[in-house]
Amino acid sequence: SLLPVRRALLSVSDKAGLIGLAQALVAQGAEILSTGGSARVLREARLLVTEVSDHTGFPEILDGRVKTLVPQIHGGILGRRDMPEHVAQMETHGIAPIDLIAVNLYPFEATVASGASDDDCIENIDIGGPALIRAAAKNHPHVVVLTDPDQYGRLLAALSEGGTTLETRRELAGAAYARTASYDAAISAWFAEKRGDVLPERFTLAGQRREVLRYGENPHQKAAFYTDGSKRPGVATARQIQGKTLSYNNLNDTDAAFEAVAEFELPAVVIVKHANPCGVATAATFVSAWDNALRCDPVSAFGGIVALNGTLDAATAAKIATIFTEVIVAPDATDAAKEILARKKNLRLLLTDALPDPEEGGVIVRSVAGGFLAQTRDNGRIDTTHLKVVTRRAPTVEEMKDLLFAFRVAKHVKSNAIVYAKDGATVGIGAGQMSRVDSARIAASKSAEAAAALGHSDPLTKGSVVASDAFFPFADGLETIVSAGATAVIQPGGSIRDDEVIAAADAAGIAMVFTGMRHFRH
Ligand code: 93A
Repeated sequence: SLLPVRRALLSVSDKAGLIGLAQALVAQGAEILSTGGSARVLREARLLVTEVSDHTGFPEILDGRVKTLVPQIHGGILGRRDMPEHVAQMETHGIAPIDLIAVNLYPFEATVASGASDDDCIENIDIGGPALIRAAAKNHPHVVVLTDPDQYGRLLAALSEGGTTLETRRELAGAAYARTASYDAAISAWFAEKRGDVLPERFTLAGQRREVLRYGENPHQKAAFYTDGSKRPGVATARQIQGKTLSYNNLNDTDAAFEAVAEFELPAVVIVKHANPCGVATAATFVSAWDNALRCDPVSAFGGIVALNGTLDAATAAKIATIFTEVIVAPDATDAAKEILARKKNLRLLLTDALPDPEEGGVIVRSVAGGFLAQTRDNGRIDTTHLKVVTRRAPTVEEMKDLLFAFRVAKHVKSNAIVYAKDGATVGIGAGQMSRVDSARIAASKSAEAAAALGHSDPLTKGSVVASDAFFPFADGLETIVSAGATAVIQPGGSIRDDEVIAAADAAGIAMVFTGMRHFRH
């Protein structure tokens, strides 16, 4: 049966849509109760409204900390209309039933995000609001609960048809508890962060569904994209300028590409396929970076995701557009570049305005059967001061630049990662193999194929340097890279056979440095 609204309580921090909601409620004959700020907005719109304090005969006290936390309000929400004892008690105590509440909470999350003082954050912990929401949601057989201006349109539609259905109220009740849960999760996370406890004993993942995706990693899987309110530039904050909607895999790959490209200071291009880079380059211009990134593995680049760490210009856009590309992500793009891409209707262009900070902290999670694993982000970054030369020969200045570049790339390649690089560009990437020597071989043979396709007589790995995301357990991996023509190696070190590996490097006359830092990525 449809439930009309005789009395509604409107108490909102976000006043969006408030007047329209109240007008519709008044039009169908409802009395409006409201708290201080909300009541003011409604009166200014010439709506008849009763202040909660007038309704209850009890003033708002303690700077508004106690506004609606009174029996007349909570009794009016919680009383069961289908139980004579409840109805009688409400009459005895002069409690009028409230059939609808619209409450959105003090903006705690936004206050924290704005960098406000601790006192401000705490003052923005809403107590009365969640109490109202939880009470109304509990009594949803008789009460409607609205917690977000996005829900008002749906209510107005229901009212025009005589009232809400139980099914609608149930759904709104579920959404209401999700909101109070995520609100408390944000508060608890803030307390944990304040005491420097990044992995607290109770960890609640809270997200807002931004989009239901067409499917997950595969068409038979359901999927949705949730945002957690963090401001890290990337897939969640990007503006989509053009192109089809993004798929689950697109979002995942775009994230991988953009996190990788943010590692570099010079203009950089990263091409990603299946969450692994298949070409990375830094150069004086984006056009050169694109050419060099593409050269690494032009076959895999087909249908890839392209990330830039600066403004996409027309020349680069024109070149990228000649290859089937799923997504381009960059902080910005020139108007000329946008115009060129506009001709490619399906190609998605995402602009983020900024780059993520590779050294930022934060926690990342992944599910396992029965729970999830949480760890701090891999924000480790190696510079020359961390390096230890372990071979007789030290790297040349040029080799050193490429070694650091290659190691930064390796951080973003699935283990076992082997990255060959030369002149600021990858020339061979071996990813996700179960044995390191296989990664080394695959990268070299793919590179040889790419060189042959370009008509080069020498493999691109000749005279390159190599980064390994973790130590070489045996000398065989190192021997593979030596035979591919590499002249210098960067790796964490730390194997019990380091001596054998160093001896093999010295025997081949190559330079090797240890980073002391591993970059596994699984
Ligand atoms: O300070 S409170 O925790 N105490 C209350 O009794 C109370 N009742 C409603 N916060 C309370 N509210 C919140 O006030 C609502 O959740 C809403 O966010 C806000 C609306 O206040 P105003 O109408 O004065 O702008």
